[in-house]
Amino acid sequence: MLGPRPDVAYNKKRFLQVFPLVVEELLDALKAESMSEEIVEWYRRNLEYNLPGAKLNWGISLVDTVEILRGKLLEGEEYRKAAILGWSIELLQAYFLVADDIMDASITRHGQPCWYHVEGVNNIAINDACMLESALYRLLKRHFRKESYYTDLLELFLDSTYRTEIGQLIDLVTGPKDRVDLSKFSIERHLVYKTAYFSYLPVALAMHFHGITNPEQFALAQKIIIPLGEYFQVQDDYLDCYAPPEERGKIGTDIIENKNTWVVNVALQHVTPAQRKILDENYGRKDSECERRVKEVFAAVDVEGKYKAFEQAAYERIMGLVRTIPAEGGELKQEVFTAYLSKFFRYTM
Ligand code: GPP
Ligand code: MG
Ligand code: MG
Ligand code: MG
Repeated sequence: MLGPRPDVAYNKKRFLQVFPLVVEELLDALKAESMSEEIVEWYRRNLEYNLPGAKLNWGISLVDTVEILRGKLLEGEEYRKAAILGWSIELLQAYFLVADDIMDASITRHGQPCWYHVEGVNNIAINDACMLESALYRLLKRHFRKESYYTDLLELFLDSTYRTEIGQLIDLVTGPKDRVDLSKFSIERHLVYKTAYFSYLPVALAMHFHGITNPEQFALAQKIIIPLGEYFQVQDDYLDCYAPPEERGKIGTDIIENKNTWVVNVALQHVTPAQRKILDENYGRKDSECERRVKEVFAAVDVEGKYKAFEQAAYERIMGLVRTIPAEGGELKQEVFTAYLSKFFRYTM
């Protein structure tokens, strides 16, 4: 049994200490191609603006999972290598978010203006997002090419990117900015694609890093993580509407942007015809008064109470799945999932 896990602040601190190495390595590669100072500095600013201010829970979870599987803390070169794989997930996430903020017309992210809103950036943010994605494959090539599981890592990144992009497509097509039609909304598949496959990434990558090869173990991990990832996205939808933006670091735009969220779907299931009319007339309008009216209907049907009930049920369902893992002797450990869940459960912001 593993001793007490290092505290959250320490885990984040040591993970952040690897970031400058990642940046210098990526910049050195550009310098090696004789890029001008201006180009190198642009890339640096892109990396430094969009990565270290994130919560970093995805990347840190990867390192934690390896340590739980190993039954000991990682040190030196081995820690650095696991952290680089963790930063690769954070690069993928940063790519998604820089692009997503443009598509969602968002205003702030991680407590600062979205990258495309920064003076002089604008549409270059689209290319910057793509460069965040390609950066992760540079890191993988450099640090993992000789590993027997290199192709597995590549496939995991590529598959979860593909699925997340399908989720994004469903998101954008069911909630177009210019045509509000609440009857098109539904939630299940959307949640799985949008976030659940991405959530599998930290654990699956860590399992490869640790040397697990048995496909049954990966199938078991995925079975537990899909509902966990769904929960993460429901929570994200809920907080978009209910968390104070100054604490959350981003201003919610889901109501104004006509998003097919868990929140509006739950409301739609419980509204009276009169309340439905209010939603039809006010959802997806770029007007804070309309947003306020929508929120009034959400309050009248007690979305908050329904969220608390959902959260409790999700917790029990996930813990039930976690308990199917043998307490002793198996390759996977229950603690992998309880530690993962504890990092994301009951955010208030
Ligand atoms: C989550 O939705 C965002 C993603 C899964 C990004 C997908 C982006 C691609 C380019 C495929 P969201 O819009 O609710 O996230 P947030 O609330 O953080 O803006
Ligand atoms: Mg968004
Ligand atoms: Mg989005
Ligand atoms: Mg959201």
